[in-house]
Amino acid sequence: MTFQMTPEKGRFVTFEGGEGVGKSTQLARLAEHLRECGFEVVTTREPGGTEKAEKLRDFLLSGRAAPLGPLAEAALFSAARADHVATLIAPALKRGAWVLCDRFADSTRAYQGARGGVDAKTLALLERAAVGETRPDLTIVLDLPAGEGMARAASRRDGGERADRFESEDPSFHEGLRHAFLDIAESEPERCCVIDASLSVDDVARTVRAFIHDRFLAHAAQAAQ
Ligand code: Z5A
Repeated sequence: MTFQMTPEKGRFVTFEGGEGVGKSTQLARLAEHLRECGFEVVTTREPGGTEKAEKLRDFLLSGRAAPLGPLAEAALFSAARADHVATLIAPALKRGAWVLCDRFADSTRAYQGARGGVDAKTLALLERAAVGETRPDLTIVLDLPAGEGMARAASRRDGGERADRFESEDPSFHEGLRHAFLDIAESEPERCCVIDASLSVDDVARTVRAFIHDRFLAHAAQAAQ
């Protein structure tokens, strides 16, 4: 189906969840679908997405920031996010593109907040400073038991890649993260939808597309008629 129209403003969709739940896979599938519908789509990730933020990504995921503690890590993730929003995300949304982002501010709330112990007020201040008004229109939380996600991520690493700073945390850390993402989704149901990520790649992709159509495109198609 092709939509012969330019949206008045872009749409900002983030993918969240624990390790190995299929965020990158589903983001790529949705981008392909939206491009087939005729939209400009920008795909990106956090930490990273711009030259400066990718440098911070290397530093954070290498574990070199870990001795500074979760508050410093939260500040560094937020610094990367501020550059990402200002340089890439906000300009793309302004020109009417869809932006699909693999992780965003909810990951800071879950990893550095719920698991790292940084208090919610401090994180809210950092979040406001980093993102301003650029908040996701929709956040897709892919939900999977932590053990299954870790097994998927480990099988992808069979090529010899090493586990990063967060992947090497113990299983209880990852199960706690799963619940942190579910809590965020429950507290903001108008923004978040939770999708069962234990289904096949095709079934999850179908469910994601259905949410996108219900939320944004059905209305846009009617308006265009
Ligand atoms: N972090 C943080 O602490 N604070 C922050 O503010 C931010 C991030 C923004 C970034 O890691 C780390 O930074 C992350 C949180 C922290 N730590 N961890 N762990 P990353 O970007 O390198 O990795 P990730 O975000 O955790 O994603 P991932 O491990 O790469 O997984 P994924 O993108 O969710 O999954 P995938 O790559 O699409 O799929 C994983 C494998 O499963 C792959 O082989 C697929 O083919 C397979 N797969 C996917 N879907 C399925 C289904 N449905 N069935 C079967 N197999 C599947």
